[in-house]
Amino acid sequence: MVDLLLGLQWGDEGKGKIVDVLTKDYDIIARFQGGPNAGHTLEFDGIKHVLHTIPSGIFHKNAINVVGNGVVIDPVIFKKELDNLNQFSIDYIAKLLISRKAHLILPTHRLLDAASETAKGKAKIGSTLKGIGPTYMDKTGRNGMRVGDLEFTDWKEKYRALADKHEAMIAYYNVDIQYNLPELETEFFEGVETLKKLTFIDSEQYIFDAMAAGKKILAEGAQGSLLDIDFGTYPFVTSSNTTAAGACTGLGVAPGKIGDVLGIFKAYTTRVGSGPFPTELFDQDGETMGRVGNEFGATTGRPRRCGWLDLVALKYAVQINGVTELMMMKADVLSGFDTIKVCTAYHYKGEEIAHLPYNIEAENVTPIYKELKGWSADLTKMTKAEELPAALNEYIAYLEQELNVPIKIVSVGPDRLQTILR
Ligand code: 2SA
Ligand code: MG
Repeated sequence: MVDLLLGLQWGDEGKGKIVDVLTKDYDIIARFQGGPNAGHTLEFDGIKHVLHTIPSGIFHKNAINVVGNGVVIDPVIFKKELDNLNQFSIDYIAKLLISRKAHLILPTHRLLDAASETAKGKAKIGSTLKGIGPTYMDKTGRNGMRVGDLEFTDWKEKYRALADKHEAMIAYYNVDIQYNLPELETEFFEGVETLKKLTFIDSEQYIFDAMAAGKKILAEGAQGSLLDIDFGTYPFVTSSNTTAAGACTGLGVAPGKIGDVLGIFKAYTTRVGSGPFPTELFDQDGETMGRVGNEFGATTGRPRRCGWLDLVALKYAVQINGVTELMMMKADVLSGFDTIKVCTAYHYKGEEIAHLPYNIEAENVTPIYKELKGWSADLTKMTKAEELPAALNEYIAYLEQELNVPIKIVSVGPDRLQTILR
């Protein structure tokens, strides 16, 4: 069986931290979608690590880390990530395996991302500018370059043809994008040489064999359910399926082989980039969440928008993913609020509804809140469930009852050790 770990909101729920905490129970950690748009933050021994493409199991001695077919890889960023790992003497040649079917992000994909965003002006997606959208467009358009292509001698010709086509497309956007392609290409080719030192595998076969051998596998999601290309707040989404089904296509796992589905959510909500966010706060409370929660994008450094928990959206995510266990992150950030609000329904076209309508733009839906008692204790030093304040336990019990799924982990800080099991 393959267990899944998925973000249930708009990303940045703390997946990296939880994968790191759970890795001791797994033999293999596998990424199945997204690419260097992800920023998975792990903290232990006083050091903070941010991973983008590499699975969050890399710091554990024995876990094998697989980058699956559904992932898109930028060799330039990948090389930087590997270079960062050098100081920790991690044997990534042995511990990191790459699917031949994963697609490559070319420098021109990044330029196309920038050109598209610039051309959109105010309507921009707020992408991470990592070339994610254009790379998945080439994948589904059947024009992409894959890791496996690098094993053939003609890959540079393929590269040239695709990059030339992209240049023509960039010109079509007719926006002012400054770039020096030869320089970007030098970097890219260097990255490719580094990538080629790693072991390329047919990852679906690898996973299949590993399951047959009784290995425990955890699939690590990136971004969150509300950024899913099909079920998210389209078009303000990423270009992959971030939900449970994405693990089937992004790793080659049959639906019947999916085991536990671990859903991660923050005790409040954040979003980075554009797009609707019904419970977004523009007041002091939102400012406090952002400051106390240190809510800045791990990849781009952008400030994240903050707001109360949206239970309507969270229920939707729990359903779409078939979540079997929940993990609540950043409970410590809510310490000090007199009241905690939870959005339980929306006002929509004169009615009260408890599901996500097609359009959740602010002019369309207004959140309806339930208020719960806040708590003031500092949670960050707590290590046991018995220590948690009563009001937080009431908040947890309320959410468990509404979502009908147990909350098994409460995170009270960024460090590995600040993790309370229930
Ligand atoms: P893209 O780059 O095409 O995938 O962007 C499309 C939308 O998806 C959002 N997105 C994310 N949202 C939250 N976290 C992500 N990763 C980084 C992080 C983001 C960062 O961990 O903090 O550093 O800014 C992530 N990746 C993509 C993005 O904001 C767009 O709304
Ligand atoms: Mg992140």
